[in-house]
Amino acid sequence: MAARRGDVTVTALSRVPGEPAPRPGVVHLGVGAFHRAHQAVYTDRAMAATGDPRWGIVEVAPRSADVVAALRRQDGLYTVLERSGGRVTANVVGSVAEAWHAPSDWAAVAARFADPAVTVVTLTITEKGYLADPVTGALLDDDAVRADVAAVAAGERPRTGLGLLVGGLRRRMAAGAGAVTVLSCDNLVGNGARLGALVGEFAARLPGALGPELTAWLAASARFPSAMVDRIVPASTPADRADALRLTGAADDAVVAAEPFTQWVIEDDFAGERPAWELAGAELVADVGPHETAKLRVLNAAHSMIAYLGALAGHETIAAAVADPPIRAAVAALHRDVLATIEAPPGWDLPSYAASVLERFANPALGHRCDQVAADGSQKLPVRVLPTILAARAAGRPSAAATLVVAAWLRFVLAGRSDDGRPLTVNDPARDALRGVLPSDVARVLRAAAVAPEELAADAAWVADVARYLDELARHGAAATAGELS
Ligand code: CS2
Repeated sequence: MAARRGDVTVTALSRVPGEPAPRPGVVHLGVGAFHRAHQAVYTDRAMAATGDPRWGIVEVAPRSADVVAALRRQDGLYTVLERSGGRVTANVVGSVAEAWHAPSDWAAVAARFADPAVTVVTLTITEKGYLADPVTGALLDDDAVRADVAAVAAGERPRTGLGLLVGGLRRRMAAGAGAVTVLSCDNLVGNGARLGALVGEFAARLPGALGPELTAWLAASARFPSAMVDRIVPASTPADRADALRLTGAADDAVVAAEPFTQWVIEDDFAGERPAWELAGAELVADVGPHETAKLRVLNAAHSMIAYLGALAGHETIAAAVADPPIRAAVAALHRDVLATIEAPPGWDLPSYAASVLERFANPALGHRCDQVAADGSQKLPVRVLPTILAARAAGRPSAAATLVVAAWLRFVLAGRSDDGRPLTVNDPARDALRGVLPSDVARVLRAAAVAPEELAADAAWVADVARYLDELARHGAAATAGELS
């Protein structure tokens, strides 16, 4: 309808269809929706602001070929829809230079790692892509890691995201292509330092002289700054494709829809040149730790709480769940616990930040599904929820709300059904480890899922609290249990 179309703006920043793609300057691992609505947009804006076309993104998909095929068909161009209330705007993003499917195109990917024009590697490979023990942070010693260590040693194609990174860095070292910055854009505590340590552990497992050689090269030539990334980007839906077609006139199989809000705070520790992301709204700071802590414990922890309680209470979306009074009250209780245990980043007011996060969650236009946020809880809770419990415990304070999140996650994974009996979509790498463990033996369950540090799993009083919440969730349902917290 013409009147509705008046509300719509379609903008293209660094280039329009028919114009050449930018030159490759960044390699990105993990072409998911979040990356396409976040770093790729900042890079597009940075190139538009400077007119410097050297920062095209070389997209690398570790597994799925679909988005790569779509981006190739579309000359790298795709649409980011911004949804807020009844309004939708469409931005055509032009920062993608190339797209490769690592399992089929490893030679091309390795060549880009070895290209001196590429000075930055970014990653969105999700928490589990780091192949680390979620509690200790150490590199796993499982079949996937061993296979990738062998592949990198033999100069063959690695399979995991982390393996692709180390394999690529090895090629760069061999080519003498110079210093590189590796920038994690995943929700981990100290994500850059963590990634640098994991790459170091991986290198140390390489046989012969290669391990020490790569270790020395990394120390001299690679930087791993940390970053806080933020934008709510639900999985794309057929409705997003229909809107992209309606608004831009082009079929788009790589479209993503996001909230208007976006934030990127980056530790200013680069080995060489980089896109002028600060001209696109990113903040470059000396220490990103307080920003990461605040975002993970205020936003992501509340997101997980809403996702588990919401899914159990029968809500499909985060917006519907956060509008449910007992769930909203439980989030307020969680935020009270969190705000008592963290420091505000410079210039931030934490209570206003917490309130703004709730407003963003309430955006009904996003349709962000509870089961999407609920996925991979065993990887997410150690990062976003457990630190609040540990900090409260160290200060001798209770942390009932954060403990309820752990119980709600367990109920979600173990029961796999909402309180009214409907099946839930449960995706969690710990699910297999939990089969055969008696749900009533909560200490064993927590150890089997490797979700809590030993000091908590061995704390009988805390384990009893989790067990009590688990029992209440089973007997009275999520809404009644959440209501108890207020
Ligand atoms: C969410 C995040 O799926 C999840 O676990 O909590 O993806 C969240 O939407 C982003 O971190 C927001 O920046």
